[in-house]
Amino acid sequence: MYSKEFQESLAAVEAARAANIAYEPVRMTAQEKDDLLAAYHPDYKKSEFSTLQIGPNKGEKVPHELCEMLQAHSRISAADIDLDDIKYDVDVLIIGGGGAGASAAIEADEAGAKTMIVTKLRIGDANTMMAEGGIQAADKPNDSPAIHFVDAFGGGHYAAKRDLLAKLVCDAPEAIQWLNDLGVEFDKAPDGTMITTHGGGTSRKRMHAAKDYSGAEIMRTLRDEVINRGIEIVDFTAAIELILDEDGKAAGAVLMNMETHELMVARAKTVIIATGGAGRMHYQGFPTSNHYGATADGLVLGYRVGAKLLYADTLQYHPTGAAYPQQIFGALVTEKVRSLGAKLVNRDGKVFMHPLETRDVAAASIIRECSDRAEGVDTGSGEAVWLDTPMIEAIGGEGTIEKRIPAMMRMFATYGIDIRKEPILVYPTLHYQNGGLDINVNGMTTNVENLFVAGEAVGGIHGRNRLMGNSLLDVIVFGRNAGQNASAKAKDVKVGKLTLAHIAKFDAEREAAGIETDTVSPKLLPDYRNKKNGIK
Ligand code: MEZ
Repeated sequence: MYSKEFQESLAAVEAARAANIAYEPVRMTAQEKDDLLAAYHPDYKKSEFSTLQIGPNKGEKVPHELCEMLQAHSRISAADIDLDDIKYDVDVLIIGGGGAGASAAIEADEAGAKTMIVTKLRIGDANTMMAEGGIQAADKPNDSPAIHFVDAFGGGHYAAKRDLLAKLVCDAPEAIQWLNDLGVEFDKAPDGTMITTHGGGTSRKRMHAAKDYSGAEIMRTLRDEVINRGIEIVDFTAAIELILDEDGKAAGAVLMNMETHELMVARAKTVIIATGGAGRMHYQGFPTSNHYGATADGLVLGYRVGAKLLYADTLQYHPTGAAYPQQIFGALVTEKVRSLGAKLVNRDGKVFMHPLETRDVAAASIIRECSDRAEGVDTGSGEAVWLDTPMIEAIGGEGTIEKRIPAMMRMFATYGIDIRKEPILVYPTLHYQNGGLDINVNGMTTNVENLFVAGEAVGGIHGRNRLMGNSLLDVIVFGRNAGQNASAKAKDVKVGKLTLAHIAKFDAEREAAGIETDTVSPKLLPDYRNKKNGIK
């Protein structure tokens, strides 16, 4: 139910609908895409980036907000901590309780390792839970991991680490089977075969889904498995600093109770960072689809002990964040809406792009429509374009929306908008951290021994842009991989004397570079006091 300001534009969208359904927009050429990205994608806005002056990626550009966190002070000094007072002593310490952390824990436990998850909120409070549209795997007769590789490699601008991407796509069918066996209720046809759809940039239908709450269904299943196995979970407790041993190998973390601020030492033979993304950093003032704790903590923890970052200058802005009403500003409108047939149209009802271009191209295209071309719709708090959801029912038949994307239907119905009958307003929202810590194919960081990374905190799996459904896939594939390899490695590790000497070393580097800052990191939680949604 839209107010009168929207009626003229809505009438234009409705009038054009029948013709728009039949219209097959042409795909952009590679040159057109490059030009579009350079002019409109936020990653190309040079003024929004700073150069790192210290640490392993010195000289490279990252968003201002991340730069501030990476170069900040530790929350502690070594003198605050008695490293002999060990509260937790485990084989594998997993920092983060999302899909990657849970998958790693299940595999490490399966291998017989003493495993512990520490999470600053609760297990499952993670971006995995927020993922909607599905998880990719090439398991249909007309598809193959090689075709999946080509799609993802091209979509990521040929920048993915080939061995990581090859592992992602080759392990995908087995990952789906593993989830299915654990109890994930994937959408299936009456004969039991999985229903799959397209996502942006896919040449085959390989998106497996549980309606439009695929991540929640996967996370529910993983969390149950972790709990049923009796794996130790320490919740409402953040890792605020990694601990190395005297040989410079990862050997644990300093933990902080989020309520009491009590500090504790966890010693471990191997450590897995699975802290997820960074949407709550609100880069460039964007709203976000991310969960409350997505503040790039793992990147900060790793960077301070010398782990390298890869592609930390590239972020994903999901093309379709909710732009109206204000109460759900930035919330995810799953790409599956476009997979099922909804097209993006401007205020005159004109289709301005192919709805399944890759996400960076789609986001840039919407930004162009709302800026230079002035073809957006004024929502009262910014410009947006229409996503013509009634097309879905026109193409797939009555009931398709309720059956395939019930969460979308409910989210908008709360505000009186029936997406079966009315289109919705969307604008890009900060969704995913393409870059992160640099790992080998065994999941260990390239330059800190015994420090593993999995999930969104990894950089390089997807290159400089990720396709839909490859993130839920990577949390499973690289979560399990990290759990398997970290537990195997732990068998041969003898932890040396614990040290936090890296903090003073980092402080000295900061001072030598002349950086003056009072900021401490990791951020842990966003601070919305005195700000409207935290957004510029
Ligand atoms: O992979 C994702 O980011 C995803 C599935 C999001 C979505 O649009 O549903």
